[in-house]
Amino acid sequence: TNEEQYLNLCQEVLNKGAVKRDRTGTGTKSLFGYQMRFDLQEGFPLLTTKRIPFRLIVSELLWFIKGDTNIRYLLRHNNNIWNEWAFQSYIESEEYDGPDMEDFGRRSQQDEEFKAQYDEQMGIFKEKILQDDSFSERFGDLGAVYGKQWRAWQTSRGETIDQLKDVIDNIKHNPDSRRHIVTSWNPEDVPSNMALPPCHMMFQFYVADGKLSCQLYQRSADIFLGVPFNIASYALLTHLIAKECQLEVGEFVHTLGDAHIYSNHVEQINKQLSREIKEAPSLSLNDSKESVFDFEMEDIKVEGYDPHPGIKAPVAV
Ligand code: DHF
Ligand code: TMP
Repeated sequence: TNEEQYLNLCQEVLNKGAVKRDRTGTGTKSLFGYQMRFDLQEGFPLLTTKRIPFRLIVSELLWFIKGDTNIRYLLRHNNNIWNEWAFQSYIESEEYDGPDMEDFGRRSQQDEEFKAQYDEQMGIFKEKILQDDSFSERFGDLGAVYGKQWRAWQTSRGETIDQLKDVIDNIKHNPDSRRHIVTSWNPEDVPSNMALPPCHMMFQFYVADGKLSCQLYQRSADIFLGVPFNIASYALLTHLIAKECQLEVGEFVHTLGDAHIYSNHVEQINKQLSREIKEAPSLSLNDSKESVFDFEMEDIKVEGYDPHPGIKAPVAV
């Protein structure tokens, strides 16, 4: 089944992964090059062995689709998954004059007193992003991340390319094309123009037998926290585009580069691996919406989702 493939990935990395240090200083076990195939006809691939907050996946994807790169939209939808990376550039700026927040990710896991300080500063930061337009413009923006590259890739001639719109048009008019590609990896922007270089960086669509499939190349994969979101997000995107193009859904093929389990997620993963897979939910889309670009939060629901409880884990910043 679909979910087994995710659990097999976890097991394989635990069994065979190379011990590797990483940018965040956390430490990982990792494998290089791995592929999973999710049959989207089998149900919607939202994990059932731990609860995944689906509304966070929907608001993040709608944010990409709008071409937005500012966390203000996410915060308005109570979505906090990108806060740390905006906060990081704020504390590195001249304007920040609070207590020292260097290495806040690691320190807030180790030091209770520091964590209280961090939570306070993060609270203030979020409030300012929501309330203060100029502050939000300066510090809420993550830079040239997914939304920018998908909808307004900057060309050398000073024009922009709407890769997402173009790929949808091409799927409609030339379904057999082998060039249905959207890429977020813009080498000009990667070194300095964004909070975090894109992890899910290239995807391709494929049409056969009236079905739309999608393959994603993800260069770096946080198996416990990021990957369950990434699977659901691209499965949802495939459904939205298939609907607009009047196609059925086929497969989501997920190809991983550095597939890693952080050392402070091992206990959590073992707990998850001990659980029984439950029936996959199904996706329900508002029938009266056609274009991918018209969908709002309330148009997208999962039905029959009855997962095991969520499992908390710290995110490596
Ligand atoms: N950095 C790292 N180290 N791993 C990531 O997965 C990651 N993902 C990013 C940005 N940077 C990252 C964007 N996506 C969570 C999930 C996805 C995500 C960021 C964070 C996360 O923390 N999920 C928690 C609960 C989130 C919540 O309820 O607010 C989870 O338990 O799934
Ligand atoms: P890196 O840039 O050093 O590879 O760090 C990025 C980390 O974020 C890495 O653990 C992978 C993880 N990640 C995902 O797994 N999925 C995502 O969607 C994002 C944005 C990040």
